[in-house]
Order: sequence, then C-alpha cells, then structure tokens
Amino acid sequence: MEILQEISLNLQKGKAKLVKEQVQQAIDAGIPAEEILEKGLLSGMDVVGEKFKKNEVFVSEVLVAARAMNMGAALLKPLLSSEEHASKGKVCIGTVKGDLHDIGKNLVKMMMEGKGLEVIDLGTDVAPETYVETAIRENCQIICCSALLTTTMPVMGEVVEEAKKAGIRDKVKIMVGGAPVTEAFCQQIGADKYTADAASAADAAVELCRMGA
Ligand code: B1M
Repeated sequence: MEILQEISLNLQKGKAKLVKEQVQQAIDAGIPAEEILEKGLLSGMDVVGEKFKKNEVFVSEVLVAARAMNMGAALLKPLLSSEEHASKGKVCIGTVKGDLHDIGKNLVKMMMEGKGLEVIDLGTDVAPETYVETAIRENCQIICCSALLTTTMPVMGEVVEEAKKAGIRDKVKIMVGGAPVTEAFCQQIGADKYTADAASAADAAVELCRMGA
C-alpha cells in the first residue's frame, strides 16, 4: 500500500507533521491500526536503525525520526487500545537505569493497555528500587523491564534481586524485553518471561495475570 511506504519514507526523513497527516489518512482509508504501525512506522524506524548502525545517520536524525514515530503512534493509540475496557490486571513498566530508549517500551505499554491491563509507566532510567517500590505500593502483578543497550541489560538482573530482597519475588512476575534481550538471558537472571515484541508481551502479561501472577 502506497500510503504506508510514504509514511515509512517520511518517518526516515523526520517529517513528523507529514507522518501525522498520512497516518490520519491511512486511518481514514480504513487500513487497520496494526498494519499502519508495522508497515508504516516500524518499517521506517527499522531503516533508520540500520543506518544508525552503519554511521550513515547521526543521533539528531534518529531523534527527529523518533519524534515522527511518536506523533504517528499517538494517533494509533486509541485504536490499538479500544479492545477492552475492564482492567485485567495491573503492571508497572519502565526502561532500566542508564537507558533512555523509550519507543519500544511505549509500544509495549500501548499494546498492554489495548488488552485491558492497567499500566503504570515509570518512564526511562528506572532504578531497580523504583520498580519494586512501585509494585509494592500499587499492588502490581507484573514488573516489566525494557532495555536497548547491552550495557544496561544487567540492571534487569538487579531488579530480580531487589524483588527477592524486598520479599515479593513469589508475588510478582518479572517480564523482560528489548532488542538485545534473549530467552537465554531471561533464564540466566531468573526473570519469568521474555517476549520479542510488543504484541506478544501484551498477550503474555494478560496470561500471567489470568494465572494469578
Ligand atoms: Co540508541 N542505540 N543509543 N538511540 N538506538 C540502539 C539501541 C543501537 C542498537 C544502535 C546501534 O548502534 N546499532 C545501539 C545499542 C548498541 C548496544 O548496546 N549493543 C544504541 C546506542 C549505542 C545508543 C547511544 C549509546 C548512542 C550514543 O549516544 N553514542 C545512546 C544511549 C543513550 C542512553 O540510553 N543512555 C543512544 C541514543 C539514542 C537516541 C536518544 C538517539 C534514540 C532513542 C530515542 C527514544 O527512544 N526516545 C535512539 C534510537 C532511536 C535507537 C535505535 C535507532 C532504534 C531503537 C528503537 O526505538 N527501535 C536503535 C537501533 C535499532 O534498534 N535498530 C538504537 C524501535 C522500537 C520499536 O524497537 O525498542 O527494540 P525496540 O522495541 C521492540 C522490541 O524490542 C520489544 O517490543 C518493541 C516492538 O515490538 N520490546 C519489548 C521492547 N521492550 C520490551 C519489553 C518487553 C517485551 C518486549 O517486556 C517487558
């Protein structure tokens, strides 16, 4: 679909206003929100990511692309979130300490809300103590940790240890994700669930809450 390619291209160029307009056009044309997200916004962000890796674009360009991504995703949020209304459980989510990447975390949050979960967003650069204190104070069934840097992944292990120290490890599940995170890493640090993408994370969280996490 041409409009989705245009969204992808304009996102790569950081044309946030145009991306927003075209996302609205795609919605008005009846293209499903998931498709606009995957084939328009995320496909554009993938290209930017690859170029960033090869030093073909710089941080400032990645930031304007990320801004375009967020503006487009904001329009899709009510559509992705309209599935259920009653709360199916409560989770807190954040990007771990030292890590400022929040696009994936925001998508996971959006998908979880779409599945009827109540989500407390702790933002980025979240300390292990903050996750655990929030889970206790807010009675969360799940702590969700996102990390995009290999250097910040180990903080997820610290979250698991902090939950043990606070005596809540048997009451709260810990989910992990983000580009460098793997199933093996999840097992290695003693977390409960790894998922590779936002939609699977939302499904897994609903399932964990249903099982009485
Ligand atoms: Co950063 N960055 N960045 N960056 N950045 C990466 C991650 C990198 C892979 C680029 C590269 O070099 N190839 C690299 C990390 C290398 C490594 O650790 N091995 C990197 C680096 C090095 C850095 C800096 C150190 C650069 C510098 O300053 N020299 C710096 C670090 C800052 C910090 O955090 N302290 C930095 C900064 C930035 C920007 C600020 C410019 C910007 C972030 C803007 C923002 O988030 N608001 C940025 C971006 C945008 C990227 C790339 C290009 C894109 C990341 C992204 O948003 N992807 C990225 C390259 C890449 O990934 N190809 C890169 C789209 C997003 C939807 O995917 O977050 O993976 P992702 O989320 C997915 C899944 O992983 C999953 O669901 C999502 C969608 O389905 N998921 C979960 C995520 N969290 C989950 C949690 C779950 C389950 C699933 O359960 C709880």
